[in-house]
Amino acid sequence: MLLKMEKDVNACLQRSRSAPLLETLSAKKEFARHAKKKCNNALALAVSCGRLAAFTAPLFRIQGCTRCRSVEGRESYGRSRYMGLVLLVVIWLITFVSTYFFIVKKWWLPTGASAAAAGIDHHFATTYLVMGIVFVAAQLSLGYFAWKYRERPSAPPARYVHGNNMLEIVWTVLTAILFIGLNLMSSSIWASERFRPAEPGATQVEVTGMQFQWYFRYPGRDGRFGATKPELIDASAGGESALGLDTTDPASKDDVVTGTMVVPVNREVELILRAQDVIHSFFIPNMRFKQDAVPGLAIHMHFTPITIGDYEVTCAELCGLGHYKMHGMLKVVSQEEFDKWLAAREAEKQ
Ligand SMILES: [Cu+2]
Repeated sequence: MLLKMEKDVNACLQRSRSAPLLETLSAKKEFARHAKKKCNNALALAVSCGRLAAFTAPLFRIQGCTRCRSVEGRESYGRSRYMGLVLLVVIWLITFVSTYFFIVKKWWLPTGASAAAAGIDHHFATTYLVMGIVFVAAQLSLGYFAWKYRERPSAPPARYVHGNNMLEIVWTVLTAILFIGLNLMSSSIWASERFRPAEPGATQVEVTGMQFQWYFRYPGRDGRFGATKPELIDASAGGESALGLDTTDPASKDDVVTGTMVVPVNREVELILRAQDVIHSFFIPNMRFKQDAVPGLAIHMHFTPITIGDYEVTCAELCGLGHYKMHGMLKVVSQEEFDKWLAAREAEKQ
């Protein structure tokens, strides 16, 4: 680039010197002025490039020298020695700080309020402990090896290896045992909420997710849910209309639809999960309950609340632009309070 600049400058000066060949004086003056301006611009650009090259040269020289020294292995290796130490400190620091937050449970699950919560928490803690040990061991080794195999004069030349088949087999088998073992340990908790039918007399609640609202329907005194029809759905109207409840069906007469879920304490709750538009995920952190609601499916699950209180219901599936505001409330109350509440809702319908 600098050579090109030099050529431009020389060409400009050459043209400037040939100006006297022009016939008229004014044209000669104009040409000279124009040529001088072009030459000045070219010179200014060349000077700028020169300064830039002078400024960055030391950087390139440092890189080049470090590389040369590395290849030849003769001079000081101070820079790479410190780099190994810095890597060790940074990796270990990240490991210890992140582990600390898990040990002190800085961001942990809210208090469990369902019968299954204790078992789920125990399994959760076991998984974190096992994975935490693997994580810390792996990160400490990573930091140590980054420092141990740093570049230095006494280090043997780098050697490429294709791997160790025995080592690969051992850690693949260990990882498989770990994951399959953890899955087997938790399968009974998983199955108890999904594959075992709900107890007779469980409180039935149909949960319907739609963008961006949860609706809860109770079958009423007859214990039967009324029919719903897609053509009757009017989401903007809310309530029964949002579910498309067919009011001509006798079974729908005592159905109660609410935006807040109310259930009695110490009694199993059977949920029938539905979705109207896209996949949502019905999540009650305090109940340790989470299950996708899928359009076209009626998913039956159950849990038993054991502590009276108000608990947040959220959607754990990114279901659209309003996903962030898709939440509701679960109220766990005494059996008497629940009966009173349900009777009042049914009376409102009459
Ligand atoms: Cu959702």
